[in-house]
Amino acid sequence: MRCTEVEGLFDEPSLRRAYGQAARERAQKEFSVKVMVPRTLSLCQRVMAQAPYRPLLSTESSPGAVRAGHCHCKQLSPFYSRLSQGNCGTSRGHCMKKALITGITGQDGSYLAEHLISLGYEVHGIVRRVALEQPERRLSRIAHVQNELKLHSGSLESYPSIFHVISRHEFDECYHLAAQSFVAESFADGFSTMSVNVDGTHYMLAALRELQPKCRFYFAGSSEMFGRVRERPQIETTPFHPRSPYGISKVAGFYLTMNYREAYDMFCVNGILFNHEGPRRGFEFVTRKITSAVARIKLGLQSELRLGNLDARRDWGHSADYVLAMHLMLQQDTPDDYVVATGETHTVREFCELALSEVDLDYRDHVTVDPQFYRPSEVDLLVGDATKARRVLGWEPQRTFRQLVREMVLSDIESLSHMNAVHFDMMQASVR
Ligand code: NDP
Ligand code: GDR
Repeated sequence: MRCTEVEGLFDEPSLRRAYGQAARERAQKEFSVKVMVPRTLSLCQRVMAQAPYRPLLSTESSPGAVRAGHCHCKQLSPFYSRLSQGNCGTSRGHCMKKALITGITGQDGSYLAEHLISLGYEVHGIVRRVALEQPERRLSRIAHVQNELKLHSGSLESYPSIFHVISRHEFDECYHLAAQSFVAESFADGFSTMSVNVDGTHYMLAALRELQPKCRFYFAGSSEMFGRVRERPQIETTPFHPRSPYGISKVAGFYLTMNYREAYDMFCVNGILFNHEGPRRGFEFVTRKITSAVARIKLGLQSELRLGNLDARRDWGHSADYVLAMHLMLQQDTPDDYVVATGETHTVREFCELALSEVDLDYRDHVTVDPQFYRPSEVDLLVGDATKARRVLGWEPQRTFRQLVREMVLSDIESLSHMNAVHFDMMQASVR
C-alpha cells in the first residue's frame, strides 16, 4: 500500500492542501494519507468531514493519537465505520468525487471551484458558449484555475444542452448556482428571470432524475425569499414573502428542489444564503458598486457616487466562507435545508461610511441619493440566524464585516492601479 505521510502541525488550508494532493494521486488504487494534525479535534473533524478522499485514510493527532477505529469523538465515528466497511463515500465507488457546477463563472462558482479543487475533486462547469468565445472577460474569475477545470458549453434555457452534459459524465455532486441573480434586473425583465431561474432549475433536476438520480443536488436559495419578513432573525421555518420576480423565482426553485427530494427520494438540499460578497462580486451589486467607486475616488477619477436606498439593511458575509457551507450540506447523511448568514446587519449607509473611511474620506462628501436606484418594492431588513448550520454542519463565518469591506476596497484600489482606467470602466459598465 502506498502511503503519503505529512508531518507537522497544520493549519486548515495546509491540511486541505495535503488531502487535495493525496486525492490527486488517486491513480494508485491502494493509498493512504497519514497526517499529523494538531490536537484540535474540531479542525481535524471539519477537514475530514470535507475530505473527498475517504478510503484508507488514517490520521494521528499529536499529541494524543486519533487513529482509525480508536477515535473518541462521536462525530468522527460514523466516518471511521464507513472506512472499515470500505465505503469510499462516492456514489460511483471511485475514490475521487466529481462535481458539476452551474454558474461557475460567477462569484460563488469561482470560489466553490477553488475549494473543491483544493479538496481533490474533479470539477466540471457549465458555461454559456459566449463565455468560451470571450474567455479573457467572461472567464476572468476562474482564469487562475481554468487548467484544472473541465468546462462544458450549455445554457439554463436549453434542456438539451443540460441533458447532453449530464449524460456524458457521472457526477457525485451538482451545485446549481447559475441564475439571473440581480434583483433590480428582475424588475426590468421579470420574464427572462423566471424562465432562467425556474425552468433552468427544473431542467437541472429533471435531467438528473432521468440520468443520475444518485447525484447530490444543491440549490442556491436566497434570503430574498423571505422578502417582507415575518420575523427577525429569519430561520429555516420563517414563512416566505418574496418582493421581486427574482425572489419569486427562488421560492419556486426552493419548492422544486424540495419536491424532487420528497417525490423521488433524491438527495436535494436548499441553501438559504444571505448576501455574500467579496472582491469578485459583480459591479452591479451595491457593495462592489461602492468599493469600485471608492477606488476611483481615491485615485482622482471620480468624485460622486449615486446610490438608491441607503437605509436598506443587509446581513453581509464573504462568499469564500459561504461556499464551504454549500459543500458541507452535500456531505451530510440526510438532505435538509439550511440558512447561512452572519447574524449581523448593516445599512448601505454604514457600508459606504466604512468603505470611504478606509481611504480617509467622509461618505457625506461623496454619496448622493438618486431615486432611479430605488426598487419598486424593497426588502428593508434581512438578518439570518444560522444556528442550524453551525450545529449540524459545524460551519461558521471566518471573516468580519469590517474585514470584508476592507478587502474589497483594497482589492479594487489594487486592480485599478494596475489596470488601465478604460478597462476598469468597461468592467464597471454593468453598474445600473
Ligand atoms: P453571479 O451573478 O456572480 O453568477 C451567476 C452565474 O450564473 C454566472 O456564472 C452566469 O454566467 C450564470 N448564468 C446566468 N444565466 C445563465 C444561463 N442562462 N445559462 C447558464 N448560466 C447562466 O451570482 P453569485 O455567484 O453571486 O450567486 C450564485 C447563486 O447564488 C445565484 O443563483 C444567486 O441567485 C444565488 N445567491 C447569491 C447570493 C449572493 O449574495 N451572492 C445570496 C443568495 C443566493 P455568465 O458569467 O455567463 O453570466
Ligand atoms: P440584493 O443585493 O438585492 O440584496 O441581492 P444588491 O447589492 O443589489 O442590493 C442590496 C441593497 O442595496 C440597496 N441599494 C442598491 N443596490 C444596488 N444594486 N445599486 C444601488 O445603487 C443601490 N442603492 C441602494 C438595494 O435597494 C438593496 O436593498 C443580492 C443578490 O446577490 C441576490 O442574488 C441574492 O439572492 C441576495 O443578495 C441575497
